[in-house]
Amino acid sequence: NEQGYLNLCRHVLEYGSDRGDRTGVGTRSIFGHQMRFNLQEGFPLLTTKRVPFKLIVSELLWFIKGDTNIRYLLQHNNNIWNEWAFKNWVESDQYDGPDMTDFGVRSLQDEQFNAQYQEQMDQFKKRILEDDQFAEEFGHLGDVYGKQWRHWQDSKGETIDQIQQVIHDIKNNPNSRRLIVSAWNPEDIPTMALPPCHTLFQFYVQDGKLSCQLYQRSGDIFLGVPFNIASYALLTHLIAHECGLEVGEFVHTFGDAHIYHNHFDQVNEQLSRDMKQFPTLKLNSEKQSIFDYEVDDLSVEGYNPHPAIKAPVAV
Ligand code: THF
Repeated sequence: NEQGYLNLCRHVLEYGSDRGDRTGVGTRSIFGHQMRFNLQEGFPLLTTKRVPFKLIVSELLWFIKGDTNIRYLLQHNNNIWNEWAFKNWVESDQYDGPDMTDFGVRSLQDEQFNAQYQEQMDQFKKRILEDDQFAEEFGHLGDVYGKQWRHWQDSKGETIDQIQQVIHDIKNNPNSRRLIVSAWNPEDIPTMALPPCHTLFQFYVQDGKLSCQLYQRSGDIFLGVPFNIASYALLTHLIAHECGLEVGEFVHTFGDAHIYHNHFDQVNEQLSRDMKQFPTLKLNSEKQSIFDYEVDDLSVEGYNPHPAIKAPVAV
């Protein structure tokens, strides 16, 4: 169940340090933490608030495809990466609309600005969906997860498919202690919209079960972490299925785990709720390879969460 997540929220509120951060919002944070989810006991989609499973699926399939352009996400009504592409657009020479400097914080403080921002964002989304050339130029986020997972560029100019390789190694050498995928590529950090928060993950096979541990350098506990837990649990299921293994544990390890100051009320609301049973994951069992899944092949059964809780994302 999600006790470990709720304990993390309580712990950070009580013992965390208040810090400034890149986004200007401010956080309460701790350094170093670990949670464990036994995937045999259900699929870890939080029940103390509704977490949109379909958005987790389309984001994960987008990474697995090696795609780094938000167009695929928009085609699946997934808006969680828009702000980072929008930022590149409004900072470019070609943008000639109203000034959007610091749109993240300003849209929260100034209603009139927020209306302008929403209008620019809607136009931006429409152009990404309708204009191929515009999408190619301004929809991409740089060398983020999809690029590093599937097309890591080596010094000989060739690319390394880390996902293909780790699946091969899990099948052929399950005792290996090198079942690692790294999204942290120091050379590419300057050209990423956002350096990877989930930095590196490792698999472990024991008793026919596949476990996964993620090292997350930075975790937005209220908005991002519920997505990240479900996303890596799903990835573990997909790879286990392809390799003919059962699922074991998902171990979630953090560097800086933080709650944004403008999420405190929401977290307290969530902590006041009783947790329910985790749902179960359903895969389309006709699919074998992790590269063949579509959004409709994946669903959860028995998910009866408390209502969603809205919160602004820090950019
Ligand atoms: N930046 C910040 N500040 N937090 C993050 O969690 C985060 N991510 C990704 C990149 N940068 C980040 C983007 N992931 C939501 C969820 C995940 C995100 C971004 C935003 C979010 O707003 N979730 C809402 C629902 C949104 C909707 O329905 O459209 C929610 O209530 O869960 C961490 O990977």
